[in-house]
Amino acid sequence: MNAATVLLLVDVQNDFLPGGRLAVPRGDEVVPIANRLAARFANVILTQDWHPANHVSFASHHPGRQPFETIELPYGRQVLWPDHCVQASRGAEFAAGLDVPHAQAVVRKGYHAHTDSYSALLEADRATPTGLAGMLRERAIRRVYVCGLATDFCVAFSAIDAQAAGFETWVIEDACRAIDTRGSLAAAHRALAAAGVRTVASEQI
Ligand code: VGL
Ligand code: ZN
Repeated sequence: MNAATVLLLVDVQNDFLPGGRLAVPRGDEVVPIANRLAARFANVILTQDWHPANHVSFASHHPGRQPFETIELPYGRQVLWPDHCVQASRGAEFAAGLDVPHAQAVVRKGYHAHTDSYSALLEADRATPTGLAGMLRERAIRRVYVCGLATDFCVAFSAIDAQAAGFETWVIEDACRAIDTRGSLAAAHRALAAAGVRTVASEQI
């Protein structure tokens, strides 16, 4: 893929794989697909969910609450998760099978204790940028392909924000896997379509 195109590979981390603390069903299946895809892109950027141990998205931080319940925070509704992707933990490391040595940047997100960030561009307060949009603009990137984990959270929010930031954005559907809690996958598909994000299969790239 040309210099104006980037592959954004979202959160392919141990905690999102089978056996991890927030395992995405069949999440491991994206690893070989992502490896094959990435080899065809000159520009690859990785994202890494990277939470402090006391993160507001952890159910353990809210006495009496269970994972997958939702609560209202100052910025809106927040799903509560099992502790996951704690900074510098094994679970936060990239999947051992991920083979993307030419990745140019790692965008960490979710590192503010009081704010989650599914999106690689804008935190959940919808006000704090991660800096990724600026980096892409400065490098004259025009098209963004997104894949990884999980379809209905970090992939969808990143794709919607990339499209809104002015990049022609595509989700590579077979290179993602979903958590699908309480209708989240159907909601994500509706939101992606409404945002004008395009979808494609990896064989078509
Ligand atoms: C994610 C839930 C919590 C994701 C990250 O990568 O989709 N989901 N943190
Ligand atoms: Zn997270």
